[in-house]
Amino acid sequence: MNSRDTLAQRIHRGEVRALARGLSMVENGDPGAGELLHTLFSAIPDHVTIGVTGPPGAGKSTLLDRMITRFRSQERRVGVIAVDPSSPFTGGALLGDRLRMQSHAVDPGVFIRSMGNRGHLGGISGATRDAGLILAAAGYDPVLVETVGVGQAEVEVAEIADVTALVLVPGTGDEVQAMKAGIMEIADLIVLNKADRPGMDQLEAAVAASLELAPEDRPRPPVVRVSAESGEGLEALWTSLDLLLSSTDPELRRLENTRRILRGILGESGARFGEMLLRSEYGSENELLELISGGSVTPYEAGLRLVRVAERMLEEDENQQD
Ligand SMILES: Nc1nc2c(ncn2[C@@H]2O[C@H](COP(=O)(O)OP(=O)(O)OP(=O)(O)O)[C@@H](O)[C@H]2O)c(=O)[nH]1
Ligand SMILES: [Mg+2]
Repeated sequence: MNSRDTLAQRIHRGEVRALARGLSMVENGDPGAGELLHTLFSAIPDHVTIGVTGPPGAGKSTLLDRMITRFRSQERRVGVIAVDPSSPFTGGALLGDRLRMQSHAVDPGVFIRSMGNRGHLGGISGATRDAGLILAAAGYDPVLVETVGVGQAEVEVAEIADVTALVLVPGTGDEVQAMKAGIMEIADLIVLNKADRPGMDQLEAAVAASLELAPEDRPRPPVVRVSAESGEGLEALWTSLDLLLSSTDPELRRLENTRRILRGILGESGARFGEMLLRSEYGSENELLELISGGSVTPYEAGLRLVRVAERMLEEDENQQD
């Protein structure tokens, strides 16, 4: 417990090496990570998490670079997580991200980390959630999260952000894919990037048409045109972003965050518990699969049996307490 406490204290003091170590623990699914997060949790300062998602090459990193500059001008320390589900590597940032955010690489007020999901039970969204908490504990606010692609993984990662910006570019047809993946529905802000290129009007019309189809129960996301490269339109983007950030009540945000964390953790403990039950009843997943293939058990029957075992355990537990 002591060595963990020390690591937590060092993270709270913002020590970069401790921070890097904590992040590795999270990413690798190190058994100590849960205890570390537990120690940090009650003292995590209020902070915002901004997700930036969109198809490959849309200009997310270029935009993040601009965003970092902007938050730095307000003397805020900025933490960045570049999520890379395809990457099996550890610790190292994507070369491209490094290069594009290089202007901030030597700034001690900026911490950039690339993350895969190598060992984390909760997959990439669990790893990103925990990494975000560690950065926040170290005093970074905002925490920016870049996710590549347009698909389910991005939807999940976007769920951990307080504000999610979807970046689209003209001439790629990605907005159609984004719509299919339901990502339009989770975007709080839609950034049409590369405004210096032709096709912006068509893109804006396509986005407006797909927003028409979105459910009415959420506020329409603002749509802003920018060129992350030239800087055109960025002031309007910051205004929209500020408005979104200030329209969330910090108390409510904290509660929502905690709810998300809790649901993630429950899913993860549920999975772990399910695995434990499965092992105790059937030996291993492979052994159960053999039984199913052999026709002696169905997956449904196995599921019901595991639930009954859990129920019996709870009953016994209650009887002991009486
Ligand atoms: N013309 C133009 N090019 C841009 C703009 N913003 C970014 N780019 C260029 O688009 C390319 C991709 O930019 P990135 O910022 O790496 O895009 P990304 O979405 O982070 O890419 P991945 O992380 O690989 O998915 C780079 O060559 C940028 O210089 C823009 O506003 N206009
Ligand atoms: Mg990038």
